[in-house]
Amino acid sequence: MKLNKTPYKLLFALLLSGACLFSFRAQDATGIAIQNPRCELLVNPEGIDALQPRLSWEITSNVRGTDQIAYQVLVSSSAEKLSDNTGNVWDSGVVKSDQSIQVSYKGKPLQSGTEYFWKVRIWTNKGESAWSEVQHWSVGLLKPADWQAKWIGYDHAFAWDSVSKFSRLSARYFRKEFSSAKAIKKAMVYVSGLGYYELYINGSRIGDQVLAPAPTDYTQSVKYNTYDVTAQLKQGSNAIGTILGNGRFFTMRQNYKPAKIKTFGYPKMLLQMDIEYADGSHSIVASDDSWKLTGDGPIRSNNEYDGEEYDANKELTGWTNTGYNASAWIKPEVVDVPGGYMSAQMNEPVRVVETIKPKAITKIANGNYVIDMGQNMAGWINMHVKGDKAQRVELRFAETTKSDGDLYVANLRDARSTDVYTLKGGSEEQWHPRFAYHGFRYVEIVGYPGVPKIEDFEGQVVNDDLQNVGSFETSNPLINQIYKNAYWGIRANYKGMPLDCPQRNERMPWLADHATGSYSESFVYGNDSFYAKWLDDIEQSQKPEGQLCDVAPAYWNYYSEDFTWPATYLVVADMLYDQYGDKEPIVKHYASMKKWMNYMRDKYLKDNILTKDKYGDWCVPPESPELIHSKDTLRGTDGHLIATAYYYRMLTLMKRFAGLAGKSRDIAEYDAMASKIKATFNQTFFNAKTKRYSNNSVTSNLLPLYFGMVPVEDRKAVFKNITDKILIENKGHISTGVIGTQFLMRMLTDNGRADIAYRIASNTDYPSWGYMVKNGATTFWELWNGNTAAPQMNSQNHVMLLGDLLVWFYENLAGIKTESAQGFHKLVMKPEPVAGLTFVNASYKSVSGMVKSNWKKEGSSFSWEISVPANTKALIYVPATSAAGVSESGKSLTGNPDVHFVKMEAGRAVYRVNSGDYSFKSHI
Ligand code: RAM
Repeated sequence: MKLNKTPYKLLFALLLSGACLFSFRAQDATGIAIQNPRCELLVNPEGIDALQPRLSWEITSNVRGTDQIAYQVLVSSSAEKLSDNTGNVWDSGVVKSDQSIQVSYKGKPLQSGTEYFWKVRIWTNKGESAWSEVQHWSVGLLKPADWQAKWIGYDHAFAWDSVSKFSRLSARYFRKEFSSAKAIKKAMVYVSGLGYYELYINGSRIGDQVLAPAPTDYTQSVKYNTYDVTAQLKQGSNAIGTILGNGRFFTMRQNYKPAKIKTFGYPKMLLQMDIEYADGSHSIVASDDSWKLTGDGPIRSNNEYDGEEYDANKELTGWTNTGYNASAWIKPEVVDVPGGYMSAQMNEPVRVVETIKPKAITKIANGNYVIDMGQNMAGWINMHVKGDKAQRVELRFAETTKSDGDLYVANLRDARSTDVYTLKGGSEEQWHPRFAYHGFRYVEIVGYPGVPKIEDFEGQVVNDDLQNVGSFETSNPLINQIYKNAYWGIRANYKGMPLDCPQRNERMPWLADHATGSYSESFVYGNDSFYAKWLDDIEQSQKPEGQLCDVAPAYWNYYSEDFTWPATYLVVADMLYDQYGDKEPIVKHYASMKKWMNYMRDKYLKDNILTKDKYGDWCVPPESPELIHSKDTLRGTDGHLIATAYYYRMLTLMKRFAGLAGKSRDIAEYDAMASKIKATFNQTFFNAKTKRYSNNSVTSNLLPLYFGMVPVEDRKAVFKNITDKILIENKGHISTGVIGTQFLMRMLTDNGRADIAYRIASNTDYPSWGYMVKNGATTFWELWNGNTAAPQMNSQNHVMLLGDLLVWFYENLAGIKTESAQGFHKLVMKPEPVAGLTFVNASYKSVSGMVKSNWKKEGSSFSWEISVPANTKALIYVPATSAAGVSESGKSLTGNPDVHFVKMEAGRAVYRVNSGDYSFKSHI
């Protein structure tokens, strides 16, 4: 049975898909009919290296208070077997449980290269569901011995290549013909091509992913992809072709700073095809030295930083079909294995996720044309062009322009960011690069034949194809634009790993840039598999003694032994637990996290103060426009204060993790260390008279306050120092950098001053997010003064200054929040109807289902519509002067079986509600 819509959709090994097409039978004794069941498909690829996949499903119901009380899962070796409701691989039986996410498979041992089919049904307190649609997963090649293929490549440059600081290495093309005598039942391909590959069979491109596979430290881990290619193979002769790009494997700056930059060698590939014939027999086609190779194709050069050069006159017409004359091709070498552990890529692939039209095209003084995409984006241009043979068109990319309209490229450093296309001539040609992407809004077109028109160019947006899970809109257009900028900035920096920026000669997965950021991002994109993969990257960067790299995968040799950047390891695992209810990453990484904590303790904890910090509160708003880093000691924060507060915070996480990982014996030790550190921290940095920490910067005070280190009796005073600093000294402006900004908005709100948080968020003068918007930003800047600062470190598309802003948008402004560690099985909905906003409409597709919160203020009346997903419960806080004035769907709440009054608290009526849709009204 084929479930794939596209004929050669990428199959993850162990792809798990939850299904939720439930048509409820109205069986409840109360006679409530359940109508219009909503159907959504939840795709949850997980559990790769554990041979215990986890299954998730989503429940929809139009009846309030629907709770799952039991489930049954069936897994079979074929879809047909499932149709008579037998699970010949696993029948869970009826399991009494409300669990609907991450249900562990407990059937027979799973076999390499095998496909499995499954379905689920549930019982609820309101009735029973029908069986879900059948879903499937396929298991990859689990053991090294399953691979018969050999790594092949060519460990030399070709005559036309150059290997230097700006290496130019042509793409490598591989092909193989083979014949299959018998009728084919099924064929699967397992392939990895490093840095990047494209795969073709009998003239068809296989899969729609680009920049595959996901980048890793290839000496530690190598990802492969799996495709069902049954539809592309035929009985008789067949041809396979692959193209290899350089990606992060053959790094361009390999001779430049070898101590700093890792390179892995020349591109190489591994491919294995398993063909199952109609008669039940199998055969394998595998990469080896019987293949053919050339580097003399159209892609003359490719790398992520400098761009791609394509000469259409060099096209190898027909090379992916049978019968191609490859006599000029050479035999590939069987090369060394890259070294890393082979595993199927479980994070979503990178794809062209959207195509956008340019907004304008303008002729500039030098006679060239510049197109404006209207949006800073990451991807490439798909160009249409007609002209003479050998005509050369250059596309130069930049984020901004100078005042004369020319490109501003100083902030790209030495990344050349230029694609070159040489025409073959004749009819219209169409082209985009395959192995290079750019971060850009503007493109200068050099040498285009005739007058270029807008219709000749399309921007293709390239990033990990994560589900868009959130929507957020308010009555303030500035806040909406800030949200839109975040949406574009986050996606631009997803390239199989979270990057710092997509444009300059860096594009590195710096850890702190996505610490609390990963949590903010999780409200916009379903990023659980993406970040689970990143935790593996971080773990693989660990040295035997325990150090973690500041970038992971560790493409740069940056083991600064800073504390705050690597702490992201723990912060992201914690996020996955809270947002997705997934404790597996914590269990998996606990030992490595502990090793790192111990390493830092043993080397740098001196008398309970952590004495190592490299970056400080990175990128606080500087005092003068051209500065990158502030020189004013009152703006920054003492590195020892930051590191020690962070160490304390990480101990609290380790304490939590120890419980989850079954290491509760460690808890006492973490506790003891935490209390010693807290005491010394306060003795060292706290001035009991002024109630200030250190130099009284906002970050100095907020870290201990938010982390729970301030003595209870001093909390109010410390908070007042923060609000005085913001309101009086900074006139309502932000003064934090990458560290403080991760907690600022929640810290203000938790202490009752959401109004100050809103003021910070709605500013349009320096420094503020709104200042960026006002100055034309369509993403986020690296620096608060990104329109005036020196170019060396002035990306227009960094996400690190986002901090907890989007967490605050969703959890506080909209009031959509999971109860700790619940993965939205239990919610806390507490909106902040701040002065200045008249409405907020938000939705979030959580792992437990769709949550909605739309509120509106009209005079003193407050209305609030919410959706609490089936099988979940919420504690809700309705802004109200009194509970008596609160109604739901036009009726008083007395006797409402699904809404239970708890208490009045600080201007809110608090209720426990069952799942369902509600419409509240109150007086405020
Ligand atoms: C910059 C990066 C990144 C930051 C590091 C410390 O070069 O762009 O954003 O984390 O420095």
